[in-house]
Amino acid sequence: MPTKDDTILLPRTKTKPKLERPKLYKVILVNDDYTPREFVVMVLKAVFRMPEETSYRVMLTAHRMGTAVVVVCARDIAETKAKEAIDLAKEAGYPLMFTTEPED
Ligand code: TYC
Repeated sequence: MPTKDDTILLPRTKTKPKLERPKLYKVILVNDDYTPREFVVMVLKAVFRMPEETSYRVMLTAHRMGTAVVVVCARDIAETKAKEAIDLAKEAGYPLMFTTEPED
């Protein structure tokens, strides 16, 4: 007599649709001549939860090279963080700019 344990296992024939891995986005810090270094460091610490030393190093990279990558993350997070950082600068009257771009 068949019991509940006699389930017949058929081979899986359905193919799992492969989901594309969502692209990651870079948040980029842009240098300018007006925003004080300490303010840039404060924003990096506050918005991106970076330790003081990392913030200082990223700020200095942008200061010397023109730009620096702050973080790589999902698009919505990158855009939200960039906006938060720009808004803090705007409130304080500084032209500090962050941009986002897809990682290659
Ligand atoms: N260049 C600015 C200054 O000399 C400091 C600064 C660094 C501003 C990095 C923006 O992304 C920046 N006061």
